[in-house]
Amino acid sequence: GVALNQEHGIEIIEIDNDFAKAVITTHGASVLSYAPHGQHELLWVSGEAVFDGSKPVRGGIPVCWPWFGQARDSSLPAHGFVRNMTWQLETVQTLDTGETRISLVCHSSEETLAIWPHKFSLMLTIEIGPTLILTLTTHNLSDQTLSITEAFHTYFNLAPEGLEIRGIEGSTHLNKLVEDSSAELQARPLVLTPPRDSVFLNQTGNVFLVDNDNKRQIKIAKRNASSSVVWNPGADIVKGFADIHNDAWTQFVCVESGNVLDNFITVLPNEQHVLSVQYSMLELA
Ligand code: TA6
Repeated sequence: GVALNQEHGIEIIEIDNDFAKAVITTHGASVLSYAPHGQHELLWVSGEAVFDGSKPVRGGIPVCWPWFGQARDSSLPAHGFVRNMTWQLETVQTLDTGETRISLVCHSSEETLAIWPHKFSLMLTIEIGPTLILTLTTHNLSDQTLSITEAFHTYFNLAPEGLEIRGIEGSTHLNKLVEDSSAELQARPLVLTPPRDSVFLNQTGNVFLVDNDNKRQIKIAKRNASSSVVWNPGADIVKGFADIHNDAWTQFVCVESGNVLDNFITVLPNEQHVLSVQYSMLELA
């Protein structure tokens, strides 16, 4: 079944189908919860998160678009503006196979044109089944070539310390905690020690998070994506975040999939670009 709840003009969509339960908010089109039946929750949402639309929700899967990270103009919001906009719920479908497919859209408007002077239409399709699939389609409705960076800024519900992240080895690594760090080859899988803010460029293969506490491995498979980002603020940097409790950095890690920095994407007028990510959970023996 699908249940809808509305407050502050924001809809909260609750899904409970043959495979899984999930919760989605139309504010930022963020998935807030996903758990296949009998399995541990995939996503983390901060206990201090704000859901009334006054700021992006801290947790779940925020959509960073049309830029990732700080804007060139510091008066503009970090990670773009669509994570802080209320999207329109377009369709809710139950597929023959029992999965639920939800589509949300965000179009350019006077408000967006004032921040970013390009016409666009953005669609996020979310498939809730034995796996979670997100597909973000950028449609360039302007008469110029668009240059964008983008990411699913996914907050995973697991302990970060000592977490093994496989699959990023072989890519180029930039440490954002060090000013003007130069790119280095990531030679091995990463064993996480917070704080961490690392960008892995030209990283297209599957990434695996080995979550021993919950006896599971999370697989991240992506299409049309060349970057991964690993972030956890650790005990000091976390104090600068009003919407994360000082102790809560021990509860999550962000592993983000998309196209960031040098891996920017260009979209010709009237053309589309489709970014897609699939999250699966595999049981560990
Ligand atoms: O993706 C990592 C990052 O860009 C970090 O630098 C960190 O600040 C984090 O995202 C959170 O950003 P936010 O704008 O949501 O506070």
